Amino acid sequence: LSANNESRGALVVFEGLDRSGKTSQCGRLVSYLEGLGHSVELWRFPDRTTSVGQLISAYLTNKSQLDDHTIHLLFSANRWEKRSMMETKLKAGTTLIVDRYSYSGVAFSTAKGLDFEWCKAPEIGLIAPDLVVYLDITPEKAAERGGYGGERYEQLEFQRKVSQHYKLRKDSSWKIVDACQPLDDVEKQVKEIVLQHIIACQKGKILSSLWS
Ligand code: NYM
Repeated sequence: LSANNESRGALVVFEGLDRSGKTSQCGRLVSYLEGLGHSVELWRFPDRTTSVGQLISAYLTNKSQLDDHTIHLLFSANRWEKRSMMETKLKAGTTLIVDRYSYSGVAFSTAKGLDFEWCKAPEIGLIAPDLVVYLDITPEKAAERGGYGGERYEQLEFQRKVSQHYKLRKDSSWKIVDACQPLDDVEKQVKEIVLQHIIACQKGKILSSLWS
């Protein structure tokens, strides 16, 4: 992606198991950043509002059956269809807080047994996050929180596999936050980490592509 020295928004991704608290933390963070006067938007993947997203939603709610490779590519396509909007927003100075991204794509599909390199390939060229906040919780603790919905993947045994696959993939852009702590403590740590990254992006940190 072209280098530019102008102030831009940060791409901040939240990852973690189902019930790790991503959605609550993303919501709290966005309100906080808005309160500070930042231009910020909350995004999530899958984005179920698009036509690709509706196919994904039907699969997740067991209304359709799809081959594992096919659903993997749909999740990826769902990110590609938002890519140019993402670039536009970031360059215009808007910070995006994104609930799940390519790491979910790879962790969930490799947990099903798909090949890692194959899973990564369709993600190449998407915008690389400036920061990945991994909300770390054991699958057992997450399950205790209750409220696994009836969606596909929301089972303890499978979440154990996903957890292992996430851990294999963490890189230097990841910050691991202990998500077993009380919500307010998690929130406080998340705010501090994210603010530092937003400032770095405002100072002209270059936008890069996956996987770097
Ligand atoms: N998921 C999500 C994937 O398997 N691949 C992906 O690329 C993404 C973004 O979808 N169990 C899975 C993880 C979740 C499920 O996500 C729905 P959510 O955050 O519960 O709406």
